[in-house]
Amino acid sequence: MNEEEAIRQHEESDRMSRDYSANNIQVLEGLEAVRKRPAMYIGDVGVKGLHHLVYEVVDNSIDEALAGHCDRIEVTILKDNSIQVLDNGRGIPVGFHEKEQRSALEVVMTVLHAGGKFDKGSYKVSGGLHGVGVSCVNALSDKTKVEVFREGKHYIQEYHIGKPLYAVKEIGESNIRGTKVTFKPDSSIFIVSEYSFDILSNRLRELAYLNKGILLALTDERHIDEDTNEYRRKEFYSDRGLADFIDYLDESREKLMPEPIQIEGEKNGVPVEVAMQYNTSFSENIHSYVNNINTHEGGTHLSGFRRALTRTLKSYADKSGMLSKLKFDISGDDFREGLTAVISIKVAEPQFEGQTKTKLGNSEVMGAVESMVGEALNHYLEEHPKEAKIIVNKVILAATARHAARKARELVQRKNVLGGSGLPGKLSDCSNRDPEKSEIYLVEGDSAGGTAKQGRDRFFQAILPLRGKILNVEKAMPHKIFENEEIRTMFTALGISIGTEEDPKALNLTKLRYHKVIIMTDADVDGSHIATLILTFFYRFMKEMIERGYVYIATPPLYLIKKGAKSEYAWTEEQREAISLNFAGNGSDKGVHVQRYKGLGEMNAEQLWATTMNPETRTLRKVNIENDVTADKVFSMLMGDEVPPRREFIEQNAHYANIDA
Ligand code: 0RA
Repeated sequence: MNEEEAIRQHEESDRMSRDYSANNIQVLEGLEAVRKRPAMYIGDVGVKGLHHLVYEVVDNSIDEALAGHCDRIEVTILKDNSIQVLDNGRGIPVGFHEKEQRSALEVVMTVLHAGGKFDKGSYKVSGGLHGVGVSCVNALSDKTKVEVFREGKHYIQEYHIGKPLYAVKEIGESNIRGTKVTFKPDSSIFIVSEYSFDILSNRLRELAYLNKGILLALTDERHIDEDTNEYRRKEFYSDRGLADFIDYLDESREKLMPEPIQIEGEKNGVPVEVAMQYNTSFSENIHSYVNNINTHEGGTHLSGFRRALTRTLKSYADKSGMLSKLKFDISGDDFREGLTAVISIKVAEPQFEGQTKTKLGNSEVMGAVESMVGEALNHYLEEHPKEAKIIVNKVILAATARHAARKARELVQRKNVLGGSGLPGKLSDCSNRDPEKSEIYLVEGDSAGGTAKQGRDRFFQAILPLRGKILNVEKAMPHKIFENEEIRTMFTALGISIGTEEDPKALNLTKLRYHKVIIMTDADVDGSHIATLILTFFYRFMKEMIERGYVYIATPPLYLIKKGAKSEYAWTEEQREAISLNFAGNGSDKGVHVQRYKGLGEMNAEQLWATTMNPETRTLRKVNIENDVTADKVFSMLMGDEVPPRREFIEQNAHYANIDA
């Protein structure tokens, strides 16, 4: 080597080590940023964020599957609430990354947004809501271990809060292929640590429908099944993708067509998949996804779909001559009543907007979806005249029902005007007029209503007793809601109006009188049935109330335990036992008296206040929609027609499954 060459090499290596340390500092700063503001990266540090970590890791494996290299993803909840994700993909590359001066694997695991950098040609479409990558999960984990099985070798690297404990090393031979990531969320960052089997299995099920042909499995090593003596486990796999998804969603609904309509194709570089089915219900049930993310707030893809649906069906119906008997207009809503549909598209650079960043903004998508779906649907109608006729008849029925609903609504509104103040006589209102500081209890039965009225703080607590049967909105025609006395009373008391000339489902919350609506029913089967009816009504007609966090469920105690002058309430069997034991002391349980509350009516006003209504001591469960798909399933199943799935469902979920409250 001559002198010149030696100097050049020296400079080169000098530059490289400088780069290395500069990169190193950047990495540490990146990890630090994630740990400082975790919510910015994963949404929150509660239940959602904790589970989001898993989705983030699984997304990487889904990408590998979408690239055609993986068909099996195993998720395991380990005994200590660590998570393990194993796939049978190509394995994250382990070679030396020149620019970063370290193993590519280490780069993927420690550099923010490094995910797809090695595979420029590939089309990375999956990715969590925040799309932050596995490095973010690593930064928020007390311990992470990544193992790569590639080209006959087994590689490993471990980390603590995102920092490598050693360089990637080869630890042996392997005859499998894939990537295994094991992580334990950092308990100094997350306020919860327990993984929910249900939440994870709902997401894996959804992913299986959205990405057909991939086996996704969830094993829970915290639970051994008593029958099989094996770990609790569920597998999800779908051959027909979205069509299977529709069948799952409509399990408790009566279908109008033998098979869902399936549309699959690509337009202007946007892959579009749709499946849809009409049923005898009256609700619109459309779920939309972009890159496997549920777009609750809709967006351009959903608009494109709706436009295609309206335009294509309208023109077919016009041509068919079936509308000739109809004496009024058909509106866009009529084409979606009783429709269950899933639309899933992939966009290379999605722009997410809206309050929860779940609304697709990309303007180019609308036209692409509209023209693709329009063409395919047109083709379907031409090829399936029988189904086409069923659909048009359903649309006519919807238009007729909407017409009836408008009449009923107008009648009600006229009556209200005539009625004076407009507030129902049954309402015991509070004196406060600030909605933010006012609450209303919807109470089952007049007698409990009376007790609540005596027990309340009348300054900010209003009481509305509900007497008659509450309409099952899951089965009733929409105009019935305007005719149902209890529902009308609720609307009026809350100050909510529903339906305008343009949009029969529009919800007007501008005059909402309370920001807390508390459903208070007996803690028995009838009580929970009534609570479910009310919740179904809110979910189908006033979803925004739930989304804004205005709907709550009261939790009255189950027992009063007494001994002498001492008394305590219990909400669970465990509490009852503990309190009884405590009262009995070392001696016998003589003198310990346990009263089981069968209904709210058995408590007096003071007791109801102390246990269930006093903000200082009560526990309110806030109703939130953890997952659109599950919520829809729960309500259609609990309140729908088909009995067998309901029975099974209730047996499996003897509590308010998934109406996470
Ligand atoms: C980039 C390139 C290659 C594989 C992957 C990423 C990959 C990443 C993850 C994350 C979880 N599982 C994964 N499996 C694969 C492979 C490039 C090549 O082999 O040529």
